[in-house]
Amino acid sequence: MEEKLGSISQTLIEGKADELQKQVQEALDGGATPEDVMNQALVAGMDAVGQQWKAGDMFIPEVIRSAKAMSGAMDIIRPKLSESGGAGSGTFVIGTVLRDLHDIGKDLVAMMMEGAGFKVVNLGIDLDAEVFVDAVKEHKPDILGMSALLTTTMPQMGEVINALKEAGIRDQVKVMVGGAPVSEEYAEEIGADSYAPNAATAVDKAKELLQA
Ligand code: B1M
Repeated sequence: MEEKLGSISQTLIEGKADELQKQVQEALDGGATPEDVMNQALVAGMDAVGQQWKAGDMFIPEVIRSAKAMSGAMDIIRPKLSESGGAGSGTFVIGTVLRDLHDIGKDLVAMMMEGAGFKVVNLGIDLDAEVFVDAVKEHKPDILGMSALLTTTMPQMGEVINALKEAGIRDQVKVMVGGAPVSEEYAEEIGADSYAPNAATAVDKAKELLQA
């Protein structure tokens, strides 16, 4: 199975969308859990894409091709994760902050939350503070999640928290933040309630927040 998961990572790095969907389906049919396929094959593959891009071994069109292939693979995994999840958790609203277009990690967090039984409202990307505030008013979530992948967009998460305060609803929702450049210290600095370094930890942290 390890070999199969490694081969899925490689197909993702090569951005072969149809082949990737086929391999993911075969792995699931062969008994791999959706969590293993996601964490050991897909997330690992995207990590490698990031490293190769950083090293100058991959260029933006190739990165986009991998990102699109990833999205197609996630379409297959998503319903499986929901099936294996428990029911009856809270409501989780999530989005990527203003001027930030990265959505793969955010969508993984959303999928894992769904898998854990949360009702998830995925707002999308490039969202200004008002959209988050309106979503909290409308959906009354237990937790508001924000994702930022750029050091230039991280401060926007603090802006959203300030906007929640200005709207008088900061105490009605717990705020969780994450994304590659975000840290525990940064989360504390901007007044978030929780930080998670990856999608699996995000689920654990969300459950802790519900009990707090
Ligand atoms: Co972008 N990009 N990108 N990019 N991109 C990064 C983030 C970068 C680190 C690459 C690099 O230089 N090494 C760099 C940021 C540098 C910085 O700010 N420090 C960067 C840059 C510079 C840019 C552009 C500015 C490039 C340019 O145009 N010159 C541009 C900005 C566009 C914009 O947003 N305005 C840009 C564009 C793009 C693409 C469009 C090509 C594409 C995005 C496609 C898409 O998302 N649909 C892209 C990609 C794919 C990446 C990398 C390669 C991969 C990101 C990814 O999907 N990782 C990335 C390099 C890298 O991270 N290694 C990079 C896989 C994903 C599973 O991980 O998103 O970290 P991640 O999510 C994790 C955790 O962070 C966490 O859980 C997830 C799952 O475990 N998490 C949370 C995320 N959100 C969370 C929320 C939570 C909790 C946990 O609670 C709510």
